[in-house]
Amino acid sequence: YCDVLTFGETMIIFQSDQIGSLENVASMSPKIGGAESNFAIGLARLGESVEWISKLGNDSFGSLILKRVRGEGVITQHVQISNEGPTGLLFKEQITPEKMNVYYYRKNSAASFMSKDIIKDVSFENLKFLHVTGITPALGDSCYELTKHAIQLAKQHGVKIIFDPNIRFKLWSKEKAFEVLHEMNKLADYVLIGEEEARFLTKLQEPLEMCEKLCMDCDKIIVLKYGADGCYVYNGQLHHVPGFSVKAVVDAVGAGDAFAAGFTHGLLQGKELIDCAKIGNAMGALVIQQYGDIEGLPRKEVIYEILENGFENSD
Ligand code: KDG
Repeated sequence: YCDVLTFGETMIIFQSDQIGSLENVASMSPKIGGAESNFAIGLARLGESVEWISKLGNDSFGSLILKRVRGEGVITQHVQISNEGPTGLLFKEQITPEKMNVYYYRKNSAASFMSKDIIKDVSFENLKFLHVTGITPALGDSCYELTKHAIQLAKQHGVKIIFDPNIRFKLWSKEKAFEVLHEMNKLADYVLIGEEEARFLTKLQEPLEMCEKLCMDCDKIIVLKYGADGCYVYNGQLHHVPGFSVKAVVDAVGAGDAFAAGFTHGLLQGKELIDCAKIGNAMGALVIQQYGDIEGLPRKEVIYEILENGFENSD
């Protein structure tokens, strides 16, 4: 058994390390990425036991993803290989160093056919945390049902729920996103949410007001993320946790997943919330300095060295 469970779609990412329109790039190398597997790989590199569940196409890309994720030490025993659809693809177009466009080719992908059935043999008995994102319920009705079912099982077994809304407006309407993400927020124990996402869900602007609204008088923990400016941790009181400055942001995609992995590692190690958030901030800062979602995820020694001494290359 393992401590943490996550599930979701992972795609092949095509990305050039050349800046400019995809019309002009000469070559693109395949990488893998998906919010939940990024999170799982992040945790596994920090030495934690984590399972990732997904449905992959019965194709070379599916096989590549499975080997990569498994090769990182993530448990993959309930991953299904399916002929219902292909493995999804994602293209990243780095227009300028600051501006990245993302294009999905994932409609009717194998993962969009994930359903409750995928977790029927999973034991929630000894789990400590269930990680869920707002991407999975956006992939289709059966994925939404799966998400609700997993949350319900976690509740029944006293497993704490870590929720990252990861809002993707390319996948669903604002109305549906608003409704479903509110529902998930209500049931979560830890909510790791970006500033823009919190504005969308609360219609408020100020950190304290947003956290209070998201908390809804429950004793959940809200972590409100401000990118380079770090984050706020709200546990009835608001604490600011400063971020790490980095010289150059190369690819910001995956920073939130790295944060979630670092934060969850802190929780598993019994650290104070502020320290969990500090680890999350450092993980995010590392990932954005490399191309790809997972390439910059550190080993444990690296992150503890940074927490102690800061970034060598930071000012
Ligand atoms: O958080 C990074 C993810 O956005 C990226 O890996 C792709 O999972 C992805 C998605 O659905 O956007």
